[in-house]
Amino acid sequence: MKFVRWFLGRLILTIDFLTRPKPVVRAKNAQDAIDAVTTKMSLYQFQACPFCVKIRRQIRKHSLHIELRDAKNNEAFKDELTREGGKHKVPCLRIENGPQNVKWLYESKDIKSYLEAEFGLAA
Ligand SMILES: N[C@@H](CCC(=O)N[C@@H](CS)C(=O)NCC(=O)O)C(=O)O
Repeated sequence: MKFVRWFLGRLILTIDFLTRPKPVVRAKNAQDAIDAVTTKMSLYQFQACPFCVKIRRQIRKHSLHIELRDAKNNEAFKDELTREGGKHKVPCLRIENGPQNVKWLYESKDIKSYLEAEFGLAA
């Protein structure tokens, strides 16, 4: 079972690598404006999770510079996600609008919709 999961993970990563979208190129001021917002975001994720791959592809396609945090192998990120986010489930987008205003957004469908709405992205 462990091998099957490992194999499927490698397959997903290979297909993702071979078909990954080309990042959009924006005017510098437009990209700077987006970067100023994405600097407050981080994505807790596992490398071979298909739901995380979906979000990483969206991030790449739209050139969103969101920090990726490995919640499988990095114990600090894993603890943070469970303790502050409420559950150890990925993907989860952490959005910080000040120290007292941190939002933990779970569910790939909701993260995708949130990013589309926030940055006016085409689906
Ligand atoms: N419906 C969720 C499914 C997410 C999900 O099942 N994630 C798995 C990894 S692929 C997970 O976090 N499992 C918890 C764990 O392995 O600890 C979504 O679309 O985001």
